[in-house]
Amino acid sequence: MTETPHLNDYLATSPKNWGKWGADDEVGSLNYLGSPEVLAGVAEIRSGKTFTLGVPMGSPAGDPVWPGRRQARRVNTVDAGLWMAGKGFPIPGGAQYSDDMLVIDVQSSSQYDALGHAWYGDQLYNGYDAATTVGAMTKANIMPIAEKGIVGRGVLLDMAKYRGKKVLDPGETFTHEDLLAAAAAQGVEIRKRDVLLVHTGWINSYYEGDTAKFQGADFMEPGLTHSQELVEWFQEMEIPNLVTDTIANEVTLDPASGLSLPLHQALMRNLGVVFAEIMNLTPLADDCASDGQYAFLYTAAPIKLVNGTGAPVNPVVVK
Ligand code: UVW
Repeated sequence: MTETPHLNDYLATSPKNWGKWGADDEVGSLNYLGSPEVLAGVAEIRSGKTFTLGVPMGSPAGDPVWPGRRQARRVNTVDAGLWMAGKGFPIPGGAQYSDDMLVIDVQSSSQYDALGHAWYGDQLYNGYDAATTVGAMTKANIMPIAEKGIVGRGVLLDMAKYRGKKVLDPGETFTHEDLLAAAAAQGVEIRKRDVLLVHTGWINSYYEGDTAKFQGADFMEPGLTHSQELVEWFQEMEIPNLVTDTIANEVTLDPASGLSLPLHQALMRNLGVVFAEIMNLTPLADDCASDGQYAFLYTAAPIKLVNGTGAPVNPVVVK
């Protein structure tokens, strides 16, 4: 069996956008999104139908999370029980209220990843030192992405439908050429600077009761698989944002190299392509299949979590 290469060697010739938008840039390929891209998204609005893409967070029955990460936990801190027990705060006029708090691994629900979320060779996106993540991520954290927001023309690529399936199989891979073929089959054009939404059916299958494949040693998501050509295609197409209905936006273990999540490195770290993960794209995909409209206005902004490695989000699509 051949040895798994180190990312330093494997991605030695992979393109980088470091310095392209200045030495202190922290939003990477989101720089491609400006007013013309917003208007290109607005131009796709036909009916005013809206879709929210976030998944439920903190469901008592459990949420789909990457093995080892904790479920989001919501806890009541104030509710009617306090007043029933005679311990409620006296409020002039007799008003009462409820509060709760949320404990969350920020990557354990629908989220945007900061560009510093994954790295190799001791350097993050734009060459920032990996030591800037210690204690709190001070460079390439989620805040600049949250400040900017993501608005543009979105295109849904339905890989599940293209393969004639409801859900792709565990570990099933696809390439940028498959994305292009799916787009052609759907009759939609992928344009430069589009936000790409890739539907695999994976996350929605969790809510349909197929939870076993999200747990244990066999955990293996389907997804895009690395090649230099794919990375160059993302670069040439100036793709700002990759959004999927999987936990990590790419196949869990790259079959060609044996590497885990190399696209986090080649796209996120090196090109500054922003990742949005754990979306439920199935209702949107079903609607696109029924009205034939696969392009729309995509809007999202993660919460402004100071020094966050990522942050929760509930994107809105307008058709
Ligand atoms: C990992 O880093 C494992 O994945 P994600 O991008 O989903 O946080």
